[in-house]
Amino acid sequence: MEWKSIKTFREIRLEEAEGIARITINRPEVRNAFTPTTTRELSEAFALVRELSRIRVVLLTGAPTPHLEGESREEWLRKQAFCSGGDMHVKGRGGYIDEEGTPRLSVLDVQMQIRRLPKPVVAMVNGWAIGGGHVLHVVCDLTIAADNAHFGQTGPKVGSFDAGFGSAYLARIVGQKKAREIWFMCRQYTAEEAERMGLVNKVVPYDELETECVAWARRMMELSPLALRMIKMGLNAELDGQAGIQQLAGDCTALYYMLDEAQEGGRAFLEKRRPNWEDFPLVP
Ligand code: 1HA
Repeated sequence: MEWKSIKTFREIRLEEAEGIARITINRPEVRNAFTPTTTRELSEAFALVRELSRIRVVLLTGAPTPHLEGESREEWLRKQAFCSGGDMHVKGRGGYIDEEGTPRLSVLDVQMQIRRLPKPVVAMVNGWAIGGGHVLHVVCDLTIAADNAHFGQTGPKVGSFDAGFGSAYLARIVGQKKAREIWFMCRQYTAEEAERMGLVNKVVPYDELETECVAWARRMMELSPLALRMIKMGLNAELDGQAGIQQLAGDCTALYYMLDEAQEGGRAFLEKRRPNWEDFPLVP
């Protein structure tokens, strides 16, 4: 894949190739932990890929660390991270402190953007998916993991918790008992264990991770984009209450506006006449 940059950011990368966007958290020195700057940039990137109709699938991943001299492949693999959650260096009272001194929990907005993006988002988990980084992969539509990846929550160990999607949606994926174990025990799980829990769609060798994700993206791009969008929103709606129904209903309205029947209503109003619905019989 020849990835081309769409826009330059400080703490993430946003690239595209062949209709696929790749968003990379680029702070490998801290296992790709996020600051308020990272999450602001992630929000901007997800807003941008939403607008770009040529983008059909989004991959979310973490940047690799450089190879150090004398470092074995095993040592290097053990360091790789998808995302290790909020950056503990800027965690303060009320949230993660931004450059103006304001505490923020803005990763929650990124989670919502991923859930609402009308295109599939694939978490390309290249290593640690921990804390808020674990929640990020949970809210993605699909997760493909490299065999060096580890999954887990740390919140109750480090003075945090995510009782939103990070717990409630997690329980819908792995079941109540397992979700409680993940949070109450704060253990780490291998990629194979995560796959057995249904938390991961597929595990592949590290070197095959991107090829595998691109293959899944290409497969989805052979299918009807609108059908995938409606399925995603239907699956979300079942869990998201009225906010989910609002999203699904909005998509139905957009579809309705594409029909002659909806056009007739608007035209009749502007032409100051009664609308003629006779040409639009209801099918059983
Ligand atoms: O819970 C929430 C939220 C809840 C509601 C609403 C919003 C939320 C937003 C965020 C979060 C959270 O994410 S809370 C959880 C925060 N994250 C963590 O507790 C994970 C901390 N990291 C680790 O447990 C480990 O680093 C690791 C299992 C991911 C990797 O271990 P490893 O390979 O042994 O590396 P380690 O030596 O620990 O770390 C390498 C370097 O990266 C260290 O820096 P150095 O000593 O080389 O200077 C380490 O400090 C840094 N680092 C790793 N993770 C973080 C980090 N620095 C800041 N923040 C991190 N999260």
